[in-house]
Amino acid sequence: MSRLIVISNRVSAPTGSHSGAQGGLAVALQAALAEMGGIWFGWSGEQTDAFTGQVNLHRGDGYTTATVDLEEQDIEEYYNGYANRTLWPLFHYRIDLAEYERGFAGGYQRANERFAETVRPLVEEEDAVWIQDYHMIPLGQELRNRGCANRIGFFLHTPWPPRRLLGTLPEAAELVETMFAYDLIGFHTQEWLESFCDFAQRDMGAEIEDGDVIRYRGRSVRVIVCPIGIDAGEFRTLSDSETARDTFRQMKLSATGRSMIVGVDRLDYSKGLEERFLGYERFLREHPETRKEVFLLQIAPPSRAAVETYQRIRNVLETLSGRINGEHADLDWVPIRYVNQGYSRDVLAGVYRASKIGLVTPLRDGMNLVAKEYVAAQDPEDPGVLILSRFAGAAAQMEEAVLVNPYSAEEISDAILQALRMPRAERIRRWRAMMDGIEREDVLWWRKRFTDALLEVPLAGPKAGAT
Ligand code: GDG
Repeated sequence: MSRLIVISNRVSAPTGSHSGAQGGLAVALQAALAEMGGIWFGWSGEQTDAFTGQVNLHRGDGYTTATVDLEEQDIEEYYNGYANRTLWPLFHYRIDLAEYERGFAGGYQRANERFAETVRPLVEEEDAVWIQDYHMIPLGQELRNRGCANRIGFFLHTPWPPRRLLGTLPEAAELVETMFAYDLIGFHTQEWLESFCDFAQRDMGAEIEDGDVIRYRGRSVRVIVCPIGIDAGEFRTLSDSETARDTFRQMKLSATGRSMIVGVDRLDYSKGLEERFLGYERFLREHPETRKEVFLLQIAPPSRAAVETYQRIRNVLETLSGRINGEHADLDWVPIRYVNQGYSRDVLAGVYRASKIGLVTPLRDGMNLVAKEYVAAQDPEDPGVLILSRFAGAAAQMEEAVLVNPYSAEEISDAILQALRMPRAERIRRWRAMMDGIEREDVLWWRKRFTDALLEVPLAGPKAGAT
């Protein structure tokens, strides 16, 4: 039987059980690794003076983690540079924020070569290799260059941008060409998959065979839509935990009879937080009679603080929340509680459940797991309403949410009013439909769909020895 080699920028250590402290993705990949045995490889998060390629190995219950330290220049050019200043904004349609620097591209390539060099000796003949996300697009090609003829799959957690946007990246075609080293590429939605095929076909002259196989210069790759889910069972357990119940009670008490609207997002410009605050402000202005019935709790733990655009969005939100509170607050009411810190998952579950509205309005998002977690944490007898951006991958699966254009303050304002006024029967009907989907296509379904498709690829196929 094949072992699984998971490769991602960061790695989660084996815990032996479902710990409330980690995300659904970590849990899913750990479950796959525990079942198939194998290794999870990535950057340690640590800096070293000079790259040595020495692997830090930790053997856990079901699998081993293997990490490598990077030197300062790699971290600057690969992680803070190409991954988070170039690809992340570009993949979220923000070419106005994307920085195209040859130094970043070179550092990204070098770091991926270093990852390949380090992980290659750990890969055995029958292993299946599964590479995660935009940090590591060329890694499959680098493994092939080192004689790796294994099955290699790639999953992209972000959107894939439309061809006209991707075309602004100076080395777009070279980057996409490396992806033909993979046997399988997975995307969250049909839309991201089509954008990928569109670029390959129209800008590079690739050909589509049998609908889901793309052929380019004698090499071919299969593409699939494989939307990630959450561990719905784990989330139900979390919502029933003592901490979640305590948090629920505490939130209800502090809401003093008002309805809570909740947002939970990494502090990232792609999450549409500025536009969300403006939409909420519009609601306050347009509905003076209802405005004091609600307040917005926005939890936004800081992320990628070394990147300037993230410092900027933080400043913008501090100013905006201050202005809105300054303008609208009263002796007994503050319209926005803006919190810049993270909470444990059981606390989050209690917060979700205590909220009448989940406000999830990214400008662009590969999937968005918060939307699914919010729904999974609701009380089936009296569920809250999910307001969801049309531009999140999750919208393709969650049509029963109140879908909005996150750029439109008017639509956000209307949706808040609609959600506040929504009859219980309608809330239950919408919630049930979304919950069925969340339970059916959960995170285990996701990883099984991907690994099953990867294992279907014949070993020693046309990729073997390809350069
Ligand atoms: C990328 C893609 C795609 C948030 N605040 C806290 C906290 N969180 C957790 C949430 C959720 C996770 O972080 C965020 O996941 P999202 O999917 O919403 O967004 P990204 O981080 O941007 O993830 C995204 C995802 O990959 C998977 O493919 O859906 O589109 O961008 O689980 O609950 N967790 C804790 N405390 C917090 O304060 N413990």
